[in-house]
Formats: sequence, C-alpha cells, structure tokens
Amino acid sequence: MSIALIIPDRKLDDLQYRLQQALPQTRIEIWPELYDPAEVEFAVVWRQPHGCLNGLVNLKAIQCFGAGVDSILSDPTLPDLPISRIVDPALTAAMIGYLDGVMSYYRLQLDMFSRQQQQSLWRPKSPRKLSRITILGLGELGSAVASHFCQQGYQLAGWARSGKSLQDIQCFAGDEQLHHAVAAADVIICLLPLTPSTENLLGRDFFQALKPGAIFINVARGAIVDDTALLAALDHGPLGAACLDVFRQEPLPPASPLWQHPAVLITPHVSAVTNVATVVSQIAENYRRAQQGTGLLNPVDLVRGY
Ligand code: NDP
Ligand code: OXD
Repeated sequence: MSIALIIPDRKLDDLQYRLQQALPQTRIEIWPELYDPAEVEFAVVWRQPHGCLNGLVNLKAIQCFGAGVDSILSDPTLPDLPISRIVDPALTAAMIGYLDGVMSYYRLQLDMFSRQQQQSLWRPKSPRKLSRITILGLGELGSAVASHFCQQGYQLAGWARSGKSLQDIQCFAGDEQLHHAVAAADVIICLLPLTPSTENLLGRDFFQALKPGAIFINVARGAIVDDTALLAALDHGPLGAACLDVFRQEPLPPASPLWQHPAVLITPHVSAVTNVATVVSQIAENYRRAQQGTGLLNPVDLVRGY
C-alpha cells in the first residue's frame, strides 16, 4: 500500500524521506511516478491538477499539505472522501513572526522612509500610532494572532462567522457586523479561509467602512479581496497602505498594478510556510487513521468549506 505526494513544482525529497522514516512499511511515492495507482490509499495534496485524484481508486483520505483547503475543494472532480488540513504550532508561530515584522515596518514608518530614500530625502518622523487591530477570522491562526497582539498591548477586535468569547478581544460575528468590526481599526489583518461566502467579500463597501489611513494586511487568500476596490481605496482613500502576501493569481503577474503601487508591500506567499519536520507526525497519524477508518486529525468540514 502506498502514500502519494501530489504537490507539483516543489522539491519533495525531505517530506518523502521523513514520512518513510515514520512509516517504514509503506511506499511513499511522488506523483505522477506511481508504481501502481490502485495501491495508493492516502494522498498528501497541495494545488493538485484537477482530476488527478480520480485514478486512485482505493484512496481512503486526502491530507492537505497546508492550512487552507480552497485549492483542493476547487477541483470539480474531487472524490467524496474525508479531508484533513495542517494545524501546527510552528505554522502559527511563523504567522505571528511575519505579522510582528509587518507591524514593526508600519509602526516605524519604514514604508515612508523607503520612499524618501529613493528621493535622497532626510526627514525624521516619530513612529506611527497604531493601537487598534481587527482580525478577520478567529480560527486557529486568527485567534492566536489576536491574543498575541493583545499581549503586546494593542486593542483587539475580531470577526468570525459564529459568535465567540475571547478574553480582552471584542468579538463580532456575521456579515451584518463586518463593518462595525473594522470601523475603528488602525490595522486590519485578514485570516479568513477562501470559500464561496468569502470570495470577493472585501470590496468597495468594506474599504469605504475603514478609518482614514487604515492599513490592510492580507495573509489569507487573494480572491477574498476585490483588487480594483483595494486600489481605488488606496488612491482615493480611506486606505493608507496594504501589505499583501497572497494574490488571486500566484505568482502575481508582472502586469499587475499592485507591483508598482507606492502604498503596497508585496511578499510572495511566505507568511507561514508548512514546516516539513513539524507536520510529518500528524500526516503519518492521519494515514494510520485512514487505514483504520477512524476520524482524521484536523478534519475539514466539507459543507462549510474550511
Ligand atoms: P480556520 O478554519 O481555523 O479559521 C477560519 C476562521 O474564519 C474561523 O474563525 C471562521 O469562523 C472564519 N470564517 C470562515 N468563513 C467566514 C465567513 N463567511 N464570515 C466570517 N468569518 C468566517 O483557519 P486558519 O486560522 O487555520 O487559517 C485561515 C486561512 O489562512 C487559511 O484558510 C489559509 O487560506 C490562510 N493561510 C495562509 C498562509 C500563508 O502563508 N499566507 C498560511 C496558512 C494559512 P468560525 O470560527 O465561526 O467558524
Ligand atoms: C496554507 C498556505 O494555507 O500556505 O497553509 O497558504
């Protein structure tokens, strides 16, 4: 019996080696070079070509190699099987580390100093006053990020689908409370999953509800944001700046106006990258569970889509 690693365009030697150490009796194969597709019982998947799972007639479960399952669920031919995703303290720590860096960048006005450097301008300024942060999405990552910044002394608000009670965090829920959740924020951090309900959710009305000069950080998925509305809010207000780690199309096409916009900071989907060493044990455990027919760790709710 075997496990197929279906993660195109990525070097998989380390994942293959570590999984083989954890599961010495199981063949770990890199798709599309499969010894016998009928032997594959478990697939570790990230951005799979649509249709590629259909030939695996004995597949029992799908393990997403990241936290977000939108690219897996977008396959119209996806077999009806249990899916699990990555939930990992190391991934959460990486996301917090990235956001700490971005908050420092804006607080210290490094965006402005970097623009001034291009004009040889020497204009000292004190740090920006950023005191209120709103997190969109209060799941594994959003709730940890919210409590981290709360401990740093920021005032936190958060927004989710369902109501929450989190210490020292003002919680909002449901579409009707989205604008209230962000109205007073200096910084908005998006940590929502991409689903049919969140696609293009952050458009013109959302950006118009922000406070003048607000900073928007998207570390979730690009298609949650209407880029035309984002650019209009940067050019004509109220948005002050945007840090974007994720895009509707990745890599971001060279012709995108986001690249050249002076108020946009771009990073290439690096805010929290799955750490092979720390996730191997949960993948191996899910393989065992799939074989035994017991519930997977970190299951995805296929009706909600996350
Ligand atoms: P979770 O599934 O744990 O949390 C999702 C949160 O979003 C929940 O609080 C949920 O509400 C809320 N939510 C979902 N749909 C809606 C909606 N329609 N309206 C309001 N709130 C909604 O996800 P994670 O925290 O683990 O990850 C979030 C996303 O971050 C991932 O889906 C992925 O796309 C992205 N990501 C990006 C990375 C990067 O490198 N850039 C790395 C890792 C993840 P409720 O609690 O009520 O269910
Ligand atoms: C993820 C990601 O969802 O890397 O884990 O984007």
